[in-house]
Amino acid sequence: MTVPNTPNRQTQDYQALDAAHHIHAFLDQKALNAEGPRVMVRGEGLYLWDNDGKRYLDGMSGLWCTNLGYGRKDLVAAASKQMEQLSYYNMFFHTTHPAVVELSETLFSLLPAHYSHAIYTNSGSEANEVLIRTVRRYWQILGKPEKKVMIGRWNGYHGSTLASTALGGMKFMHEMGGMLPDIEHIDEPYWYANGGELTPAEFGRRCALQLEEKILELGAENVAGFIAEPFQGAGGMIFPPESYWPEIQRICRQYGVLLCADEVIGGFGRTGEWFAHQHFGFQPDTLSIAKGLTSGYVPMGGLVLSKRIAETLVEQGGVFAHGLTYSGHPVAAAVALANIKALRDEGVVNQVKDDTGPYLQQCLREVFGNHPLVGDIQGTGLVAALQFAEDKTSRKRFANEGDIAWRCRTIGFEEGVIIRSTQGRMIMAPALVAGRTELDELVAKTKLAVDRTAMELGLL
Ligand code: PXG
Repeated sequence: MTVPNTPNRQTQDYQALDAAHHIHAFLDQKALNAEGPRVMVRGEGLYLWDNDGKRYLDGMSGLWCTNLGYGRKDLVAAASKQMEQLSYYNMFFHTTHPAVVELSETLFSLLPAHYSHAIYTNSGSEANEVLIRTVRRYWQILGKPEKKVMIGRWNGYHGSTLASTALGGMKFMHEMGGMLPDIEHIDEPYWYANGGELTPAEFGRRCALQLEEKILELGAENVAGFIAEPFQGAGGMIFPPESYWPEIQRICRQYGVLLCADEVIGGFGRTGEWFAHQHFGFQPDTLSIAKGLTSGYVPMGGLVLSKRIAETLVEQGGVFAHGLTYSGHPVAAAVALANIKALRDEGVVNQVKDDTGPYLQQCLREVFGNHPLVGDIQGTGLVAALQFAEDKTSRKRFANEGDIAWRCRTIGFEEGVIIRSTQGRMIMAPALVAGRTELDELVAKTKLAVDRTAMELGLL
């Protein structure tokens, strides 16, 4: 690997300008200004370099999005060619264009056959905004306009715009002006923390039954849909017990509630299947997509609809009163097309399923299975979480688990690996092109970070 190009400015200069002009995401700006943000200047494959030449193994695929890794010349070429040919046109004015048409042709060849239509957006948040309106529109067309309540989950994450914040279950986000009427929440299926004496299977069913109770409380005639991530990402990479999704699906079907999967993190190969709902074996009515759709090279998201919903909208719906200037943006579509073709044709998703996914999961269990700080290991494919625990037998978590995990994350940066902390969990989700050597490095550096954390706690 080469060292990055000589930067134009000193790191402090970037930091001063950054502090002068930015409010960063999900951080205390004053504290960040005092510390100064890291300035990233280059990416190649799974590696990033900061402005001082320090190299990091990116164990988080950026923000769960760089599925193909950084610096792919073919994606750059796809963007550049499209910019030269048709830099912009829209899907208003009775118009379409080859890039978006070909993207959809390929996307729907990879999706299960019961999906047929997409509404493209610029982000996952927007996909979930469109979801609410589309689902409500669907029920209006079917003569049930009172079916408009959406049910989400506490600690779910569906984005940072107003309605996607409300759909999500992050209370601290709701408190910042982020709640809306006709949105309700049920508990998350986080067995390690909340399962008590129940087995995972019993707890999974119990959590799912909360959906039934909520639907009965609200009246099924008022409930439009249930939205959830197949596994919770930002909420801590929480995998539900196996009993959960079959029961959720049964309840949704029984009460005529649309089942909406947020595949923004799980989509495009993360679990070794193309979409995470395929890993868990259920059949959603809609899929929200973003992130891995373009591997983060350009912003793009979308809402995928089942044939049943799309047919209703198309055949009986009349005018669909929604559109974004950049829906199906040609450059984003061209990049997305090149990206998903590469994921398919280079066998990336298959490799995650058959080789690198099982390899990472096995290594993590070998290395951390008996670690004094780690109580549980969850994950499949190239996504995993280590649950910190004070007492493994009773599943007692540290009172300050968030601080401990944050400390581990900070040590990770010092050791040159980017892993993420949420509550008392360390999360990793490397690019899907990671080979065994890079995964070995990820596990080894994560071990350094977890060991140093354990030493600071006097556990090692
Ligand atoms: N749904 C899910 C499941 C997500 O994870 C969104 C929707 C929103 O997508 P946009 O493109 O609008 O950001 C997301 C985003 C984290 C983290 O720290 C996760 C996300 C975003 C930022 C941080 O894990 N996910």
